[in-house]
Amino acid sequence: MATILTGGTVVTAADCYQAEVRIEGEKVVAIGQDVFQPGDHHIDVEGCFLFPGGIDPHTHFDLPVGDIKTADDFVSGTRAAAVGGTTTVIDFATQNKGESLATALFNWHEKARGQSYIDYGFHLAISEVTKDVLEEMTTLISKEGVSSVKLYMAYKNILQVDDGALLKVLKLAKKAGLLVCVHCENGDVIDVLVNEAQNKGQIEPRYHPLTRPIAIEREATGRAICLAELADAPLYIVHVSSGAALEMVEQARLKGFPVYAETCPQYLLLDDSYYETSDFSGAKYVLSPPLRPVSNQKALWAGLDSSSVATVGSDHCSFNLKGQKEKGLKDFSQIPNGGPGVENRFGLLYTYGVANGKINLNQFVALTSTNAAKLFGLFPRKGTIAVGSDADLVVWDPTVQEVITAKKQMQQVDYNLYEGFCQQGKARHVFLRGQHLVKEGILQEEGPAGSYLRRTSYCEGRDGSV
Ligand code: DUC
Ligand code: ZN
Ligand code: ZN
Repeated sequence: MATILTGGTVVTAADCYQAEVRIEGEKVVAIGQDVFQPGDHHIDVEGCFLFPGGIDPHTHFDLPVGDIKTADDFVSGTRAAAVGGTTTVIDFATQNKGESLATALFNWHEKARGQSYIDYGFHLAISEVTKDVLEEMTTLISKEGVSSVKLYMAYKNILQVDDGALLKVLKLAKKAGLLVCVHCENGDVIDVLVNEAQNKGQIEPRYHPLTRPIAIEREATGRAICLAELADAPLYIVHVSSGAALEMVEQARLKGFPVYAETCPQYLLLDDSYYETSDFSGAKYVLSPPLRPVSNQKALWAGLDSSSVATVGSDHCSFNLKGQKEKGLKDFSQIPNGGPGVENRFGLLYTYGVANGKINLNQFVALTSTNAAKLFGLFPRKGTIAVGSDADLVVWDPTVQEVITAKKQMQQVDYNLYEGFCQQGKARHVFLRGQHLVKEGILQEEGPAGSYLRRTSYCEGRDGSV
C-alpha cells in the first residue's frame, strides 16, 4: 500500500513548493498534484513542511574513551536522532593504536548492526598512520563503502597525528577518492598550556577554554589547509568553533580550494560564559574545541548564510556529568571531552536559523542534509526529496513550541546542553525509507530498522554546488 502526504510544502536545498508526495516501499515514487490513488493510505500534513530526513555527519556512539564509554550507544543515540528529525548519521569508527582499519570497522559494525533505528555510515578515524594503514585506505571505498577518514591534530600521544602523516593521508586520499576530515587544534601547544595550568593549581573546568585558545584552532586550520593544498586534496574541517578559523576556510575557498567547514549548534548558540560556574557544572560544556566568546557566533551564522559553512553536525559525544565528567573533579584535563546534541541539532537550526530569520528554508535543508549527502557520497539517494530517492522524510509542524529539557529527552545522558532553550516547530512524522518511524511525535516501537550505508566517493557525488 502506498502512503500519500497531502497539504504540505516540499522543501529541498533548491525549491519550496506545495505538492503531494507518494511513498511506495522505501522510495518516493511521485511528487505533484493528485497523485492519490484508491486504496492509498492518506496522511494530511496541511501547514507542515516536508524536509529531507536530517543527515548528521558527526556522531560518536558507543565510543570508548580511556576506561569509560560514551553514554549513548547506537540504540539510544539513533532513537534520539529520529525523534529530532534525523534519519541518517555518519559515526566515527575509531581505530585503536595497533589495530588495522578493517578491525576498527568490524568493531563499529558490531556496535551498530541490529541496533540502529536510522540509517548509518562510518567515517574512519585514524589514530596511527602506518604503511599498512595507507595500503588499507586504497580499498576503503570499494571494500567497505567508506569514503571519508578523520585525523586529529590534537590529543597528543592518543589520537594526534603529525604533519607528515597528515600529508601522506591527504595525498593518498586524493588518489583513492576519499574526503579527509580534520580536527584542527594544535595538540603540542595544548599540552604545554595544560601543564602550565596544572602547575599553577588551576584545576576547574573554566581553565579548559583557556588552554585551547582560538589562536591554536586558527593555526591548525591554516596548517591543514596548507597541507591539503600541497596534496591537491579536498578537505573537510570538523566542528569549526571560531570566526578566526572560519576566516582561514573562507580565504582558501576564495582561492578556489575545495575546503569545507562544518560547525555545530553549540558554537552557534552557546559561549564561554557557560564555564563560569562556582561548582563543577561547567564540565558539561567541556568540549573540544571549547565554547568561544559570544562574538564568534555572529561570524559563524554569517558563514552559514554565505555558504562558507557547508554543514551543521552535532558532534554528539555524550558523557554523564555524574560518574563520567566527574573523572575530572580534581583536574579539568581529565574531563572526557564532548557533549550531547543529536536529538536537538535539527530543531535548533530550524528555530534559531529559520524561525529567527538568519537563514532561509533552502539553506536549512542544505546545512542539515543535502550538503552532507553530497560531500559524503550519499546523494541523491539521501539528502533530497525527489522521485527515486529514499523516502526519508520529516513532516515538520512549525507551529509547535517546546522547551528543551533533559527530563524529556531520548538521549541517554543526564543533562542537555540547551536546557531551557525554546524550540519552534517539531517533527510530527518521520519516515525512514518509507517506514513510519515517528508518528505524531512518538517513536514507533518496531525495533531498530536502520541499515548500513555504503557510500561513494566524494568526487562522484560532487556537483560543484557545496
Ligand atoms: N572531537 C570530536 O570530534 N568529538 C569529540 C571530542 C573531540 O575532540
Ligand atoms: Zn574533534
Ligand atoms: Zn567529534
